[in-house]
Amino acid sequence: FIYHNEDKAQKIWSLMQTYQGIDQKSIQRSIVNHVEYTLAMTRFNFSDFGCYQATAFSLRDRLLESWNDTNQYFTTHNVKRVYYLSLEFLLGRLMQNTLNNINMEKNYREALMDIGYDLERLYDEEVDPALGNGGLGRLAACFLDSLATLEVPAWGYGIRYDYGIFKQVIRDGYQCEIPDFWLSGGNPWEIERPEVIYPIRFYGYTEKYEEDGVERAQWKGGEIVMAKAYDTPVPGYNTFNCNNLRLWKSLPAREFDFQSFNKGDYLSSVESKQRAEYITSVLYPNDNSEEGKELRLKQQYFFCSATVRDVIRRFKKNNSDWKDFPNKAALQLNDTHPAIAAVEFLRILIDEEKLDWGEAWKILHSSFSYTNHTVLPEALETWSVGLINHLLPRHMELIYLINHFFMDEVAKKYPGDYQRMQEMSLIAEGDDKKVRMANLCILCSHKVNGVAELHTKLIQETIFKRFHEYFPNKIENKTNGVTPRRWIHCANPKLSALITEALDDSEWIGELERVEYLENFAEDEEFIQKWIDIKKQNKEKLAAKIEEVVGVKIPINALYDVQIKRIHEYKRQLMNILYVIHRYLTIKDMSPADREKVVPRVVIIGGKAAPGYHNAKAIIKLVNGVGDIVNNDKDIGDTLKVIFYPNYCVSAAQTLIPASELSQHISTAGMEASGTSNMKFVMNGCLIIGTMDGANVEISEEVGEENMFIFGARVEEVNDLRNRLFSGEHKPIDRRLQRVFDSILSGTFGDVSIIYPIIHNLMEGKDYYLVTEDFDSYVKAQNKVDDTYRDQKKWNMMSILGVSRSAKFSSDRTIEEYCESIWKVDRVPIPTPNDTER
Ligand code: AZC
Repeated sequence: FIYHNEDKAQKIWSLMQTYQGIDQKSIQRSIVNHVEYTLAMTRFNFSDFGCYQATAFSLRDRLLESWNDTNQYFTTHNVKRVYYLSLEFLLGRLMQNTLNNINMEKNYREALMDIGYDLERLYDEEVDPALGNGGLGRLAACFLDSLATLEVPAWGYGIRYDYGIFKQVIRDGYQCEIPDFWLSGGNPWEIERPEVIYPIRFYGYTEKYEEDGVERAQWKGGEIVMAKAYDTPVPGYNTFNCNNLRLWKSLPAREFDFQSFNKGDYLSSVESKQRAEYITSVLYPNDNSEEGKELRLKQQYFFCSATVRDVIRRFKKNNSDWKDFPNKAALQLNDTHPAIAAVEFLRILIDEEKLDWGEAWKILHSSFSYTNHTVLPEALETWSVGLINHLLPRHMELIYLINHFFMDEVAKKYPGDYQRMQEMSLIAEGDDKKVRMANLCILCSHKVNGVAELHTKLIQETIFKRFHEYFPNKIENKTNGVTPRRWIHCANPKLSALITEALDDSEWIGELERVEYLENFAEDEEFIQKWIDIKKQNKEKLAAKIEEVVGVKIPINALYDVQIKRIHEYKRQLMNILYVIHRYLTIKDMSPADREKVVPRVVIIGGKAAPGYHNAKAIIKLVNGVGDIVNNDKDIGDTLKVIFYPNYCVSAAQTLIPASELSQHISTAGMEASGTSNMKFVMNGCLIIGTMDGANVEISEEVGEENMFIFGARVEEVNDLRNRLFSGEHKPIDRRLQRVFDSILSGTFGDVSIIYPIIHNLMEGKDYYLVTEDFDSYVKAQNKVDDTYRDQKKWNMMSILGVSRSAKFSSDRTIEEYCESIWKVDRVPIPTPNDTER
């Protein structure tokens, strides 16, 4: 209302203390005020957790100042906004990132120190908001940081799950899943918006009617659930701009079903309330696979409908002509999970706004775009026609209509080519007809993108081949990136400080291209020594952490070899552990004198398996079985340690990555769309052992193949190799690998019988992921790793070169490309309040 009523605004403004002060007293006062008035704790004695909360509240206050100013400015100037729709945002902890982005870490550290609190300890009090599974969700979080940093008007939209990804605990070597009720201690970063609330319909029926000679439809009946908004401010680095992440929570439309209540049926009166709340209760813990459960579709529609309504409401505030919509809003679908948003948008335009089909389609098509993140068939979403029809009857009609018009066009262009029509249809025919959500997304979008060059080429040539032929300019590449704020500056403060020292300013944090200059130090002895010291300190920190959580003491002077990511057969953690067994058996064979010459290694594997993914869970058990034996073998001592790092998550990554020296990205070629942790490792001076897959290909182009350990079958060879294996024509199993299999099967690593069927399959050539095929070249690459590590100067030179050539992998670069060729949106820096106002 401020801009509607100037006098009132002036008065209220004068009552506010204007902007929060940045001096020590002001910071302390705001923290202590929150202790007293928000948390109602005693100011004489509050815990680290209380202090964390109060500090977070005081930071939120600051963010709200810029958040409000930013949104007000965007509204007044009626700017174009980007909306990033995603079922997952894997944010990780917010406090350190916030402090760094608003450039207040030092001020807060000193202010807290002065009242007896250690900022680093407070960081550890924060729960890790884990509303995502892996790469896809974390990418969304990196994008939010870059969007705000680049001053792009952008909002993220998603679900405020009560339970994020489960907590993984290891019992007897097996993964167990514990619910993650991350909100139990409250969430000081969010703002509840009771006034931003939308009714969302499910089930019901459609009614046709005529209006001014036009046949129209209306969706009626069914069940209503409410969507309430929760906002999390997203500050950019070194800018006053502050964007927003809006997450929806489901609520019952009425607190009670009064009819049942009055009839005396108390329990069923509460039932509908619970059913409504259930929708946003839990994140589906699947990565790269789909379950097709009704509740999942409900989640998708629920958040898409609320989002689309919210976007339209914002558009209507300042605009009256629908033709302007594409100039004011760009909606990005993060994978097909939010696909139904496109249909919901169409429904609103046609049924409620009464636009005709042609107009509505044009607006939809010019505003939506879609990112594909995988070629794995098990991850490509389809929903049964029956289910959509039941849950969203009007949407099913619209999907049929879209398909009808499209099939007509295809038939015109390719008369008689029924095979092609079948492939391109939105509907997969069969006993249980399915809607192909990827086809729907491609059709509704003006741009579709893959996430690395190789992946984009693959989708153009395989899963989306027909669409690429039909729409030759639609599918393009946007290689992923990661934010250097979280992944270098926050995760590795010592490295960050060294880079700043070498470059003589800290602007590289917002412009990563500047790290190129580090190349000049690659052979500088003094610099290399500092580089080594930092890695060593990070390793010490990790070693302490591992001792605390796993109870195993690991040596510092060993090579830290890390593979952390979701456990999946295509990512081949199995190949990693099979090699570790080979290494173990080889060392066992050696004389004590020869053992001395071995490069000591600590192999760390971490990651969650989807709870229903049996083979992935078997791999976890094997890793733990191997660790139990190897870590307690006196012959081996410190030459080899094997750690399964439990409950891998964003905050764990922030400790693991800076301490790593070698990291494994060893998926079967053609299967990892991009990978993003590979980029984080390179930025932290870690060398990569990997296949020519996903973004590894581009990393090798940037840093040079000679600075990596590349091995394995290339993507062009994979199909042939696989066919040969499955037709029984394969060569005999490598004898070293056979020995590894024998040792597993003979019980050397305890009862790991859960893995036996997988091992037997490999021995019979049923090796879809080409573990047996790539093993030999993997061993060779590993030998090269050892040789290189012996030459520390060379190793560290490679490490420095990697960092200096990592600029391409900043998500700032990625976001600039999206802005330029997909979203067509400009930067809008908002005016900074001047110092007197502060
Ligand atoms: C992941 C890809 O597996 C990973 O290679 C990529 O880096 C990441 O997305 C970000 O683009 N995909 C997923 O997490 N999930 C799905 C459904 O693809």
